[in-house]
Amino acid sequence: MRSNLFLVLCILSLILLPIRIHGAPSVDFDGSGVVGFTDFVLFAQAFGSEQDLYDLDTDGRVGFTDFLIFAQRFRARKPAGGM
Ligand SMILES: [Ca+2]
Repeated sequence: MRSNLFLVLCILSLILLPIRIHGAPSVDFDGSGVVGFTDFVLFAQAFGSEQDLYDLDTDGRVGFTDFLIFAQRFRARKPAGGM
């Protein structure tokens, strides 16, 4: 049940949140140059863990705030100087 709610929130956020790119940690986890579905799968697998790579707000845990940061960068391409 909880995972279904997470999945629904993920999909809604990906649809509704505008794409904004700021100088922040990279969310191109697979290094493809585009933040896409594979990056989302990698992030989803790390959700609830303490893996530093996916802890985008650096609070020590991969949580919903990290997902919101990820969602803001979803489908973004890596600019020349990094993302
Ligand atoms: Ca976090």
